[in-house]
Amino acid sequence: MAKPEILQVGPYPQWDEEPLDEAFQVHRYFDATDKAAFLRQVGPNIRAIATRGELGANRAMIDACPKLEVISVYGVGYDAVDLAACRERGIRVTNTPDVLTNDVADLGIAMMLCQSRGVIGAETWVKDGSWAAKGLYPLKRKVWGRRAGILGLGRIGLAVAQRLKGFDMEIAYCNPAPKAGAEGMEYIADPVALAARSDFLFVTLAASSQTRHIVGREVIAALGSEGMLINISRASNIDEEALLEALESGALGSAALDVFEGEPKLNPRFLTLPNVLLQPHHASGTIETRKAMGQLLRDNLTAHFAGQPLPTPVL
Ligand code: 8YV
Repeated sequence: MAKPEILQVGPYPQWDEEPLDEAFQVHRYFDATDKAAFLRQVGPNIRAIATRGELGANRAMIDACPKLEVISVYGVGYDAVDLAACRERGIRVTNTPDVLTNDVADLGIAMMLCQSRGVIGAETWVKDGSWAAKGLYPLKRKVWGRRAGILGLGRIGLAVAQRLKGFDMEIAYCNPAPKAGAEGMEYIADPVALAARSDFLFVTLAASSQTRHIVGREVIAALGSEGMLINISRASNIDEEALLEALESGALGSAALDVFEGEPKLNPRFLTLPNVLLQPHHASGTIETRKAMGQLLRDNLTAHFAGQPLPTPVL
């Protein structure tokens, strides 16, 4: 029997490419120089799209594939998939939740520690001879015992909270409703009020059109000149222009960011700021987790073509 034809939007590690090739006839969109012509050529036979969280699948891509049945996302976030276009045609969508939760939370905590204690600058202090020439490294701010706010207490938000408890932090969270399993944490319904009582504000909510710029001027102002914003979700959750202005003026103390509008080509204003820690969207980027994500992506495709229930459907 002929293998189902799939469109692969972006590259995966080699350990995922081989099993994909074994099970499917894979058309690699990212290798095509003329992407529109490539879609016109292969689109009519495509039955599945394999994509990544930040790449998704837009309406033009979905429309170019009239026989499309399923979109499998390598990532927990599926905000870059045009869900309305999928609903209209009954196209199923799957993601890779759970397997990446702990790594994403780990990176959020690492970013908080790194930025608050000035770890990157401290290494430069050693390497460029400043330690010997100038003496002690400037004092930084402590983390333990301070106030953390979590915007979005889903799987990743809860994993962040679990870790913050180890630092004896006072934890509050904002969510559409109080959450079971949030014992010992204060519920604050308003993001501005959450920011106002936080030293560190973690943004961990799933992005959608409803959450766009939820961290806007008011939230940033409330976090204030001593506050730190940590984003391990999606750039669209933050008003980046407001964030840049606040970082430049000192109205916001600092930010630790793993995601950016237009990434990987981020706004160059970020690059010259002294009060940011910038990461290349790699919160789920460990060998172990990426292997598990690749397996789950394939398990969803395999289940679909075997007529079995999808392991992790979102639509
Ligand atoms: C990316 C992510 O999918 O889980 C998500 O939503 O954005 C990430 O895990 C990953 O960077 C692979 O491209």
